[in-house]
Amino acid sequence: MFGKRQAMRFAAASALAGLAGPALAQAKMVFKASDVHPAGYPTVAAVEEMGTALSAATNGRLSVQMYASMQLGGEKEAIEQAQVGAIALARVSVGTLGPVVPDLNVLNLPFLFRNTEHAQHVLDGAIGQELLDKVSNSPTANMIGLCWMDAGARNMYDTKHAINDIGDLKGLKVRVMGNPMFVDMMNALGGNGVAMGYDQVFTALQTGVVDGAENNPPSFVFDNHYQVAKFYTLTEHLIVPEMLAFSKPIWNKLSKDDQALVQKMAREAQARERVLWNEYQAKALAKMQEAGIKVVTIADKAPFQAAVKPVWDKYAPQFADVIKRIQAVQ
Ligand code: GTR
Repeated sequence: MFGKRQAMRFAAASALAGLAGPALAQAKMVFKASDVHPAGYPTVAAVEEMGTALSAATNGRLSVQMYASMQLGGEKEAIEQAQVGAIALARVSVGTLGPVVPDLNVLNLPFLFRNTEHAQHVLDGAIGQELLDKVSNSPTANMIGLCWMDAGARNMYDTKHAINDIGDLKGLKVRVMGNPMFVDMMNALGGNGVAMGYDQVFTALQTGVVDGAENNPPSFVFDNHYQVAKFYTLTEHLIVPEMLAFSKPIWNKLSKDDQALVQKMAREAQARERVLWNEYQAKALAKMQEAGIKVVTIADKAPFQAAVKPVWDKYAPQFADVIKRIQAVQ
C-alpha cells in the first residue's frame, strides 16, 4: 500500500509525465489513415503523398499507413475510429460528417453552389476555414478538421432506365449517404431515398435492394458501380466536399511543431488532390464512354431545383447568414 506521502509523490510524478508530452511526442508515430476508395483514387493518393512528405520532413519519425478500399469499414466507422484514436486520419465526405458536426450541413444543401469552381472558392476562403474550425472546436466531434478535398458534383445513376427528366425518378429506390437531409432530398425529387453506408452500395445495386444511387463520376467508375448501373444523368444536384479529419486524442499527443507540420502538409495535400481530381474525373468520363454507359445531360435543371424547395424550407433557415455569404462569393 502507498503511504500518503508516497501517493502525493506519485501524483506529482504523473503530472510531470503529462507535462512531458512534447518530449514523448518525439517518438516514432505511424498515422493510420482510412479511405473508402481504392489505391490510385485522388484522395487516397493525396494522403499517401502527404505521408511520404511527412516522413521525409521528419527522417521517418512521422509517417502514414493508408488503409484504402474500406479495409477498415465505411465512413461512419472511420469517424468513430478517429474519435477514439484507433486511426489518425479519416478522409470522409461532409455528407457523413453532417450528423456529427451539424454546422457542416449547410454544404449538404442541394444546388447550394453554382458550380464546382464556386465551391472551391468558398472552401479556399474564410468560410472554408470557419467550417474546418467548427469540427476542431466541436466539444463532441473529437476530431481536427485539417483540410478539404474536392469531390466534384454528384449525379444520379440507376439500373432501370435513363432519367431524362425529373418525372423519370418517380418510384426509383435510390441510395443516399447516411444523413436525413439526403433522404428528404431524394423524396422531394420523386424517388425513394434509402440511407446506406458506402460499403453496401455495390451489392445493393447488384441485388436490386436499390435501383440507383448518386455520386460523382470517379466514384461511379472506380468503385465499380458502373458495372451494374448503366444509366448516368448529369443532375449535379449536390456538390459535397470531403474533409481530411485528424483524431483529436492522437493530435493531443503531438508537439505544437508536429501539429503545425501535419497541418501544413494537409494543406499541400488539398492542393495536390485537386490536380489529381481533375485527371481522374476525365479518366472516369472516358471509361464510362468506353463501357457504353448512357450519359444524359440535363439542359434545364430548374425543375430539379424547384423540387428540392421543401428541403431548403426545412434546413436552410438555420444557415441563412452563411448561405448569404456563400452566395456572395464569386
Ligand atoms: C464518394 C465520397 C465518399 C463517400 C461516398 C458516398 O463520392 O468520396 O467519401 O461519401 O461518395 O456516397 O458515401
